[in-house]
Amino acid sequence: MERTLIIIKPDAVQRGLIGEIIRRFERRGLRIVAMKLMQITPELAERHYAVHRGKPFYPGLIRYITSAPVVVMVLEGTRAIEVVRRTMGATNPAEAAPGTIRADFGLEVGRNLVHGSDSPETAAFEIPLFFTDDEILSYSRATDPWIFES
Ligand code: DAT
Ligand code: MG
Repeated sequence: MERTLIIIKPDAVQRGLIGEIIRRFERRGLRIVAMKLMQITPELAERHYAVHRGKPFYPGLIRYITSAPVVVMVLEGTRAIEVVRRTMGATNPAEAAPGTIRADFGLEVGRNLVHGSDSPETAAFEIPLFFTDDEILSYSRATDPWIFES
């Protein structure tokens, strides 16, 4: 079982797409183990996007991600990190495969609706930036045996 950090970004919240995006992950079988509505501070944005500091798009990225509320979640499931990235689509919505969240709802890289951790190391770094241990729940669903083989 893997865990991954999801951010439903400001554009998606403003456009009324919270439910649509959660629905896609939920129906896939991923288990929501943490979730909250919040506004990201510049300090938190700079920590989360530290790897992009110095790149030309960095100032705009920090402005965008802090501009309005977001929904953050931790999702759990078999190969969750990769499955979420495939469900999201490529970073630039113009290049994302049809059927993915970014392709179905976006056009531009700076308004790409959703974030998902890109590796186990990234997930381990990102999840504690947004959630304390007691905000992440361990539980099972009655449907789990119909989603997870063991
Ligand atoms: P991803 O969000 O797919 O993990 P990333 O980590 O490379 O992509 O970049 C983080 C965010 O920064 C991305 O969602 C949108 C923005 N971004 C990345 N590359 C960009 C570029 N070339 N021009 C403008 N914004 C960019
Ligand atoms: Mg990334």
